[in-house]
Amino acid sequence: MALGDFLVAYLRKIGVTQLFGIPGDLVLRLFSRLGKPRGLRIVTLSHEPGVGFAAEGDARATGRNGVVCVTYGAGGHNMVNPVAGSFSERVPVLVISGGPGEDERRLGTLIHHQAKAIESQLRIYQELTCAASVVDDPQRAARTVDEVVRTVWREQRPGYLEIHRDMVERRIPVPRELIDWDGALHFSRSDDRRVDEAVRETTARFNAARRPLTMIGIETYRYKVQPEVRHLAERMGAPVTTTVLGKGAFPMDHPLYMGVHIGPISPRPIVKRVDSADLVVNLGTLLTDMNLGSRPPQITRDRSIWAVGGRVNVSYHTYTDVHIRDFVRGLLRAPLRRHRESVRYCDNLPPQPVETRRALRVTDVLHEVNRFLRGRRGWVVVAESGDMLFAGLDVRVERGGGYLAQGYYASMGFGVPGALGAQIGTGARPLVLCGDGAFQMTGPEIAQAPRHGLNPVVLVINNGGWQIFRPVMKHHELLDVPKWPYARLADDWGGRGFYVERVDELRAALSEAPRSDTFVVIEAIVSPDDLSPVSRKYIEASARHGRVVTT
Ligand SMILES: Cc1ncc(C[n+]2csc(CCOP(=O)(O)OP(=O)(O)O)c2C)c(N)n1
Ligand SMILES: [Mg+2]
Repeated sequence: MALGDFLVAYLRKIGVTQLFGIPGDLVLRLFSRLGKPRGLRIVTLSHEPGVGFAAEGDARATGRNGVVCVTYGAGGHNMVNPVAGSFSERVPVLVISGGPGEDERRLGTLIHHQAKAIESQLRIYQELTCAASVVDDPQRAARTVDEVVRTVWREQRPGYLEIHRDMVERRIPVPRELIDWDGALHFSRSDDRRVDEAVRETTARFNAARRPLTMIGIETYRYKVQPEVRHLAERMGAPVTTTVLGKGAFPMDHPLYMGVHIGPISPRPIVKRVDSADLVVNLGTLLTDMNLGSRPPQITRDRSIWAVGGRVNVSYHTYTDVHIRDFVRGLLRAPLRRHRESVRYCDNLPPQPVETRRALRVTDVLHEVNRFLRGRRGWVVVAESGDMLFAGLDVRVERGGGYLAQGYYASMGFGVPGALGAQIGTGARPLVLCGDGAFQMTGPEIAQAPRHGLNPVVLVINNGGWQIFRPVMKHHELLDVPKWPYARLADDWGGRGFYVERVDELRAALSEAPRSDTFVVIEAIVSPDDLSPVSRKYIEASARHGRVVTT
């Protein structure tokens, strides 16, 4: 069959129903093949970064593969940042790029959109993906596609396929086993003997511990083992915290949930509880500066179990080929002794004054968002980088609602397009927490929402600039962004805009927003020197750290 048709059939077989993209002449044929009747739904946005973030939002929210299709060069290069973020945060996104045909390459001239060499884009994506190939051999084309997609799924990281425009209609053989295959993708298998031994040693350590604690990270979510992790946490009975990136991987309204751990700047009860733990069972937590509060992992190694990246460390023993799913399932079968402790959820929010006819503060925004979410089903909160990334740690989503944020790579721009992708993928309605600076990067993609039948609620926190840096920056004018009429723009773009300055106005706007069929932008004015409690702690600690390193 034609390579283009094979690609459609393959993607449909693995459960892909939509892809995100922007066309260009070097990808037009592929674009039309992918989007033909009975093909895939193609969701176009305005700018490739938006396309990349939307696919990432779709993949994060659904737990399935996200797919993008862009043109070569100007398109592919324009999507580097979102794909880099997906690599860092382990999001399976398949990038499909067009490219110049053989004839034009033989001309011996430079080809439009080319950077250094025709292969440059492939080489760039080799750095940002777990598998990258140019599909240029018709005999091997089907296998190449299959290998890249399987690797993407196994590693939960982006992959790259470059299909030059003269290949789209080329007829390719499809191996029998791909025709017979049921389309199920699989994760890596563990070595059973190593799983058994890691589980035995972990059980012994856990049963001997007097103050154990469970820390949940992003891998439990990516490898779809959260239901088992919840049962395991209940069997163990130890308090549960999540990392910043892992927020949402464990239900925020579970009685064992304490909140988010972000090293020494966590809420005081969490710092005390983690520091006094004689055993920390880390399930799927990446070793990042953010998760460890810029301390080296060695400081806790002798009192920790760490399952991540296909291995388990039980203090100084390392078991390779033990993947998180098998480890968790093994522990569920083990004779664990139930720990008993009463656990209290904690955040960083001071109590909210009762008076509501007063100027908004960031903590009011968070209290109002929590009030809005209380008891509601079917919402997904998306926190954008900037103050809202840290502010979002104090948001509590209940009843199985989702929470998405780039908690480690932390690129601005994910929020609005990520929310569009999440809503397309799951149908859940997004509530986006977004700074004015970040909104000016990718927020205008919200104008695409009505075309695609989407209606996120975007809370734009307007503090007049990139104010997360204000406490540590002398020259405040370097942080200014121009004033945009955010609420009015929403009205002009076919949505509904609200402009709020006071607590009661925000409360009223939030209670009105769900009634809107179209998207909503609530522009919330806060003072330039107001920040969420966690940002203030983080930015000051980070500046101190910077000084130590540079002097
Ligand atoms: C793509 C990208 N560029 C730059 C940064 C560095 N950065 C982090 S937060 C921030 C400012 C955020 O401003 P805004 O969205 O208005 O949020 P605020 O902190 O003011 O609430 C910047 C520039 C980044 N994280 N990502
Ligand atoms: Mg701002």
